[in-house]
Amino acid sequence: MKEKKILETQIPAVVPTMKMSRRRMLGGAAALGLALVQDSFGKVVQEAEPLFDVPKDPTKILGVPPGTIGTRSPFEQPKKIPSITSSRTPLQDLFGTITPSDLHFERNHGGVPFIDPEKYELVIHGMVKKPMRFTLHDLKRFPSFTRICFIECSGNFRTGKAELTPQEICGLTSQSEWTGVMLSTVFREVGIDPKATWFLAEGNDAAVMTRSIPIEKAYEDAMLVYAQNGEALRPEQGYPVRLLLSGWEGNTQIKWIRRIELTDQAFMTREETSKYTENIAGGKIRQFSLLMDARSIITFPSYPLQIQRGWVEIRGIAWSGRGKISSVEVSTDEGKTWYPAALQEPVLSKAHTAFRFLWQWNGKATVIMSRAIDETGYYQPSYRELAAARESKGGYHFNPITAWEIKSDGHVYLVSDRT
Ligand SMILES: Nc1nc2c(c(=O)[nH]1)N[C@H]1C(S)=C(S)[C@@H](COP(=O)(O)O)O[C@H]1N2
Ligand SMILES: [Mo]
Repeated sequence: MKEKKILETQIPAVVPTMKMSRRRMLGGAAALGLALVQDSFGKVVQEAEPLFDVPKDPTKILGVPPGTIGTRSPFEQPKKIPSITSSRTPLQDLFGTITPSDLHFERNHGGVPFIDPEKYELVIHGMVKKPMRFTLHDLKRFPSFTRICFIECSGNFRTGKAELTPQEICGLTSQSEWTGVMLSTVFREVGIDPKATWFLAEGNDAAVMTRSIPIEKAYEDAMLVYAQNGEALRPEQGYPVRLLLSGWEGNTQIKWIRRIELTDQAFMTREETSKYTENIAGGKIRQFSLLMDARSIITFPSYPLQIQRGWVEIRGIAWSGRGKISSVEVSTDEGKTWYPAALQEPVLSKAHTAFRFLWQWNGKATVIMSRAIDETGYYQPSYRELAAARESKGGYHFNPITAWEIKSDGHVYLVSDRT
């Protein structure tokens, strides 16, 4: 007991009080390479100061003892970009494909509710043999299942200026390893009326968010998840339980889920009539556009980096709600020629997939871009194709090829409408 107290007071005393000038930070961090370049985003650098007083020789002073919780190196300060209703994942600061839980994007219609897991209940009723209530404990008694997949908001698109980072353009997508129970398992318990074709999912937040879901998804792969990346769900992601509909638009994946009602028709809730519909050509509107189409983005190099002539490993992520990514093609001459990028194994279904393409930059101004192709043969569309098909330049489900202009001095800028 005594020892624990000493440790806890020691850690903050050693860690956050140390200071360092900006010059020393840049010098000291030089060994971090890429991380240093990324740290030079105006905002991030300012927030990273003041930094630690780094010892000249770490072998000459005793290090910080283990704590009750891990920390992130103060040299690494990736941040979400929050607004009142959402926050965006810093895609350009991440490696691999799992989003650290504290950097998962957020989209909340009525804020994050505070829910006591001991009082949590999920009610399932409507066209069922036996309406039932499940506590969190009940849900955890069912056979568990784990999968990796992304969640993406259907409004994940931003354009309008050259000074946009991957995070700002499409940071409303994140990936986790999720654990919970298959919805079909729980449905077997209540006994679904064979005439039921839809179910309503309702959240326990101030928005009481509701969506109607076709029942096929429950039998295909829907889950009620209570864990994310090895620990309980984060409150921001729906603690204690959320609906996970892999590959479908984020807004259907009801967080803090408290009620499921089985029916034989869609409910036509506010979210599916006044919202979450999009224009298509001919003055028509698409409703229940549930699948997320294939998309990719080059996260390195990207705004606001400046690259050097010579070898550049172009890196990015690609994903599709329809299944696996089958290939990613990269162009370094503004879309005239395309080459296949290498995909990082394992390539999982409905999951962010990392790609890379080794390129020798000759120092001439050019435009680089990537396009994703999924196992159903779907090709990520160009901006012009999409704008023509939708008769609009944005909105929900807008997943155009993203292009980066490399100026002759190596500076990188977004050119959204040049594809
Ligand atoms: N109960 C509830 N569920 C919700 C929402 C909400 O506001 N309330 N937002 C939805 C939207 S629009 C998206 S994109 C995803 C975002 O999930 P995340 O915040 O875990 O990233 O949750 C969905 N589920
Ligand atoms: Mo969303």
